[in-house]
Amino acid sequence: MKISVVKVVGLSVLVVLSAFLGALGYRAWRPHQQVVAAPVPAPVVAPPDDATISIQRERDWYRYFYSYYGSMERYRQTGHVDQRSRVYADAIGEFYEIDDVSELALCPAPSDSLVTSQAIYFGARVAFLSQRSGGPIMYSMSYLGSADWIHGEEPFDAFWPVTSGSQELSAADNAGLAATVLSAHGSSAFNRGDLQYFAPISFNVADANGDGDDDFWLGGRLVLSGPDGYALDENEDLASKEVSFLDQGSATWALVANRDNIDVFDPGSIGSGPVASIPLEAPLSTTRSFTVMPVQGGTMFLAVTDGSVDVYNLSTGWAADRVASLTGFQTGELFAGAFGDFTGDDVIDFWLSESRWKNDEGEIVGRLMLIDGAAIASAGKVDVQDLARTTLLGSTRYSDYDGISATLSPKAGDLDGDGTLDLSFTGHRHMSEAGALFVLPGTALKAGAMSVTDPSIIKIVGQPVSQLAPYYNHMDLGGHIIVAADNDLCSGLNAGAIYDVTIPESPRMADR
Ligand SMILES: [Ca+2]
Ligand SMILES: [Ca+2]
Ligand SMILES: [Ca+2]
Repeated sequence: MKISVVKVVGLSVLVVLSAFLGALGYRAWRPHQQVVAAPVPAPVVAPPDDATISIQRERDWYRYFYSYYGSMERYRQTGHVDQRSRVYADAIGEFYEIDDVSELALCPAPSDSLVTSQAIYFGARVAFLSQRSGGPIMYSMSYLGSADWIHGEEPFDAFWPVTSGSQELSAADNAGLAATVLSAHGSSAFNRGDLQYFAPISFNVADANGDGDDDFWLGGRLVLSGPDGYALDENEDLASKEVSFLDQGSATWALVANRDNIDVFDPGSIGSGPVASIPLEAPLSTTRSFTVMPVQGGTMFLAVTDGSVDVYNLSTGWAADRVASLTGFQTGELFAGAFGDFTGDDVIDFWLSESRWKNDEGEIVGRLMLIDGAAIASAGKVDVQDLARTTLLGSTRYSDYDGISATLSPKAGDLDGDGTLDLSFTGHRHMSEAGALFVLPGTALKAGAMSVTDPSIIKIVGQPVSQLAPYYNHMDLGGHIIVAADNDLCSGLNAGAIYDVTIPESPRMADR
């Protein structure tokens, strides 16, 4: 009885207290009743404006680069190793430092800025143009890819005679071609695929107007040699398209990648429309940077679909037969390069680069595969792993987030002059963002699996955080290699530079 009174009194107190708190704005307490919160409308948040997005991107950019600059400088001054300098510190004993084996060939106009329109990432893309007389000319330009917000309003491009020795560019050297294409067609003219990799030039050069000097494509616009230097062709019909030269020696054609077919143009009369249209057995990929790549002296081309690399053999009248379909690729970058006869049968072979390839542990290490030019003509449907003569794998020893083969030389050279072709390839963000250049001597080439850690591979590391070898190409010039470092500091933060590297005769004796 007594207990019941206490219960009643207690309940009454709680009810009174609840009413009191309710009067003060607190939610009423109700015995034995589950409190169900009223749905709270989602707060209305305005989407960030462009300025806010830009500030956030710049902040992320600063944070990323400065963390690496800081770590690498601390490592160099004190030997202290942290998470960001670890890869560099662990592996540096296997590498020649670029300062010891190269000249700084070209610095862009000095930049006094941080990450703004003046920070130009010079050398982000380069094309090497053979000339009728003298050595090749290099066309080089600043970045206009997935982060073109950094300086998209102010691209810088220049021509440079490769054999002229060291020099510094000035603002007056700006060729202005990239700026013209950008203002006419926007940055999308330069970007390819889902990742918006920036792919205007690559290995894609040929003499289209027959004057003996190579010409090239820039955002789908033809850039032609002439008595007064290079100039943009006025025809804009192919602007923003993926266009590849098909150089057959006796004639040069332009292949325009559409999804289900390839249109063939005469580059001398683009305005007349296509001379042929090649239907494809399977549609081209919409996610890759390159989808059409001529091989075998223009008698074949590779067509990259979402699941395969199809190989078509061309015959008269633009009939094209699919002779092979290579499967087993992952997503991400995929391109062919380092053309040359590696197998000794006088048929041109090539290497396929998959720089974002992940190993069984899910680590991005990248891989390079040597494709036998004779075997591909009758390969049929085959996993590329079964067709490849050699598969060269990258290693987390030299980078824990970047794969090998960001770049290949368009043609493989004989760098040591021993009569066998040597393979040069790079790791753009290897070695804690320094970037790396690798040379596999032809004599050390083995069938089957190889690793970039192989002691026979000559290894060269870029300046700290200089990001040697931005995507797609460097150039073998027989004994030396021209390669860009688009984050080099020679003209200010993120300014970029070009190096002329003399390849050492043998690997650095590893100090493991
Ligand atoms: Ca020409
Ligand atoms: Ca061969
Ligand atoms: Ca050689």
